[in-house]
Amino acid sequence: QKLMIVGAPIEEGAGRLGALMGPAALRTAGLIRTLEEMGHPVDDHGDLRLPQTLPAVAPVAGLAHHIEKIAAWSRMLCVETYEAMKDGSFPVILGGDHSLSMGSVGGIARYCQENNRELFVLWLDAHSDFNTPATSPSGNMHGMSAALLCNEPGLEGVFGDEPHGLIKPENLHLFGIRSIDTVERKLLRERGIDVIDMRQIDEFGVAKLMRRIIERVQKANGILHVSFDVDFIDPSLAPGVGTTVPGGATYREAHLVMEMLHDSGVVGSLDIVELNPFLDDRGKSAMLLVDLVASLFGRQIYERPAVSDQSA
Ligand code: DIR
Ligand code: MN
Ligand code: MN
Ligand code: MN
Repeated sequence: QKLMIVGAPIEEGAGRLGALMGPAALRTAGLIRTLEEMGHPVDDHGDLRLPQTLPAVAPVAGLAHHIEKIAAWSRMLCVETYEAMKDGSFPVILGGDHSLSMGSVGGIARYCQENNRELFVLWLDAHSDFNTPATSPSGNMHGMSAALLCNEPGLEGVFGDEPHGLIKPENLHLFGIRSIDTVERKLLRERGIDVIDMRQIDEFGVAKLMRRIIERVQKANGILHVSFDVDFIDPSLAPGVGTTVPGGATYREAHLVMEMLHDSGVVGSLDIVELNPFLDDRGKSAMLLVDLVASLFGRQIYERPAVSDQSA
């Protein structure tokens, strides 16, 4: 399957500048070359840029910094991922902060709705990104993308009239969580969102928790979108991110997630977000991400027979 790669150098959704360098750092670290060497055809659309004029967005109740820019990015990305899916390609979006997932998933969800496919989202992150302008303590829109996708109020202006889809809250799986704001916590509870926090990962392990999600998607013959926030990984391994939280996924936990996702065959699209090369340590985080993406696309430590050939 052809991989459609597109860079989204967006940084205004985060509280710290620098994520706009993310796509460049991922390219420098060899992302495209690695995927090509693994035998995947790559269609690189380059990096998108904002249009000269931003859409007008009606004022929202609460805080939503730079909503006009986020709206412009979302509408562009929504078209990119929708068209890629229609093409039969696998969209890979290089961020850029996590607000870009409003657009990327919006386009994928539109495709799934039109084609009667159930969409599931695996949100690998230290944070739950389930704030709205009314609940957000920071007003930073990278902390609102999962909420927007679940149709929480206050963010309607982001897409305006742009055709887009949304996801069912029960199909969102947050994974690796260890930082939740007070009102956000209440909202997650009220909506019944599946929050797999680090405590659960400690207690049950990545394999068992991932298997449950993968089986759900397989049973529904669904498509799984993976939204990978760099801060999912422990900051000792991936310091290049604006909002590090201690106690993240280890090197092997992160790889095992990717390896299991590959073997599952259900992943249809990917965002890599929040890489901030300005804060990185000699490209360490960018290089780790390239290796993790390679695992997602089939790199193995030692080749094993295909899943269907295994008896256990
Ligand atoms: C915090 C931080 N929950 C906020 N969020 C994120 O500002 O809403 N940091 N996503 O990466
Ligand atoms: Mn193309
Ligand atoms: Mn995030
Ligand atoms: Mn995060």
